[in-house]
Amino acid sequence: MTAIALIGRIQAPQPIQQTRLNPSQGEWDCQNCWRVRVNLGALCVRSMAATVQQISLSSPFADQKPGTSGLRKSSKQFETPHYLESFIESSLRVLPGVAGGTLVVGGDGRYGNRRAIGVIARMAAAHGVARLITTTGGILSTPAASHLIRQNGAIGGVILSASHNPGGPEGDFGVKINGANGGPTPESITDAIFAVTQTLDGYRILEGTPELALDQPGSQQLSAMTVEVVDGVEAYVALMQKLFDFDAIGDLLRGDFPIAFDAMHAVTGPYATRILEGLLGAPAGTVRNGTPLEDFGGGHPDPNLTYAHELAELLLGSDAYRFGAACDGDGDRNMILGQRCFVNPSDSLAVLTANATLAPGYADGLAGVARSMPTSAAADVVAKDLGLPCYETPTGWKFFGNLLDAGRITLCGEESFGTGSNHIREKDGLWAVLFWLNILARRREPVAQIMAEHWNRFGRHYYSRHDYEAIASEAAHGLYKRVQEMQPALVGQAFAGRTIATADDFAYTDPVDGSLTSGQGLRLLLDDGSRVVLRLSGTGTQGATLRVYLESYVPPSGNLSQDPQAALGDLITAIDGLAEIKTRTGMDRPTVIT
Ligand code: VG1
Ligand code: CO
Repeated sequence: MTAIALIGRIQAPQPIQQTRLNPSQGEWDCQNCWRVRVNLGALCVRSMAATVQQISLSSPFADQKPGTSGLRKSSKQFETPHYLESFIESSLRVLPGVAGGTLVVGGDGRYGNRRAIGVIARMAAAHGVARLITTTGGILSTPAASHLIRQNGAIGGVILSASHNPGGPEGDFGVKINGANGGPTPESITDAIFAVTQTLDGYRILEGTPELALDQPGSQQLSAMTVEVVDGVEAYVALMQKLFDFDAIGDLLRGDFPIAFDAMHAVTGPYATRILEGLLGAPAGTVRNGTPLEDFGGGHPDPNLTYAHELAELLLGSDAYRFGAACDGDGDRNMILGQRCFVNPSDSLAVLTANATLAPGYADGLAGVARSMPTSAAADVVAKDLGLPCYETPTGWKFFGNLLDAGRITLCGEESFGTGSNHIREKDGLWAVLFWLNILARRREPVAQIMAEHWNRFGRHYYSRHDYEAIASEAAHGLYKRVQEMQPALVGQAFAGRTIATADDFAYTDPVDGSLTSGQGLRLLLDDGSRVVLRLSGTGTQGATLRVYLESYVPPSGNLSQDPQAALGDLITAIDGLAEIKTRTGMDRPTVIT
């Protein structure tokens, strides 16, 4: 039950332009919505009726705690009356500089995207935002949003995406709140937003306004707020052209170097088509599944070997292509494949670090690198060789923000197919694809050879992640808690033919602001440098997802050409025995193996 109270009519906006449509009949555009014809200097009836309303909530929503990356729930949950509004109100109360500021809004095009943009625009207007920037069709990748925030001096942005989670009425929806640096807001802000949702008793929204016109670039007024609809692709493309050698990549792609890119019916389609097929001259059809669909074609827009198996089969099971790549729902993840070669994301970060100076944007070298804790230490070895500082952060891009802002690192990445740099403050799928193509254009070697040479020089970190998805919450938490409690007694114990040297729950002190984040994953570090990590996902919406991360290092003198699942076989068996994974989850094998 909600009560609606009017808190007053908004002030009529000042005219910003006048277009005479039919001078003989004295018809002009309404000075507010610019679409309805009225007398000179007047507002249309609907614009006149625009009022800020205060909507009361009978009780707050208890479940709006943001996870690893924003608030993610089923589309159905987000359709609950006032649910989206509650989270937006709380965010607008917490973000600094809302009144008079600029806000960027857009999303990955999933079901609910347009409705949410309309709601957010009306709430932003009611909170005094001066300028709202959104994109044609409301389509905006997470990395492009990060760039728009930075480029326009915005106070932040609202990105509508549940990333790699499926979309549609039966799928998931999500809201990520980014700050003025273009990156995910730090925990201090997400905690504050959650705290506001817990006691929220109402929200402010502008009612009685015409629907936003999102189909073409242009400017419109929503009460006193200017809404700018921009081409969501243009600025991002210009940024990529500054970082990478488009001439060299174009030469490569116009030669005998067929590539395949899978946009997974998600947001990167328009970006990849314009860049790869448009600017770089790759043949039409290079970009597959390139039109964003509200339900991602019924798929799971997660670029890994399981959910992007069509692309994986093309590259790994045939010789049709030299290079393949895929991105996720909101365009911040990347999967890199060569001809009969899968590049694991931890290795990808290491290869980019070792070859960074081949790209114009990084020709002067790197300040440092960072990786999330579960990511393999492949990049650490390269950083050491290059004399670069290397940081280990908790899972989630928000933990790279301070290091990037402080200029301590240039590149960073996560094992979950996320790679990025200081060009923005989000991971960036197409950026990683272009970086790889830039390296390939300069080295002119197959991907598999680049990997082999890399391991010959630095050694190989055999690595795998096993995901057990949608398991019963109690089973997952019970398993996790049990291992956590066992940890102190595990030190010195035998494990997979080695000895457990350290057993802890990862905690991180941010070297820039000193903030402490604990409870970030159970680590078993073995005496030979191998390790196993257990984590519970913070992005899933059904039950719980257990992630098991496995890593074992082989120096250049060792066997570098094993199948990772075989090389890690003893660790896989040992952790199943210790944590009782199969029996406690009731699952014979992981849902996804990377
Ligand atoms: C997962 C990944 C993590 C990533 C996060 C957001 O989180 O493991 O590395 O940062 O998704 O990525 P979790 O808590 O489920 O393990 V995205 O592409 O959803 O913004
Ligand atoms: Co994503």
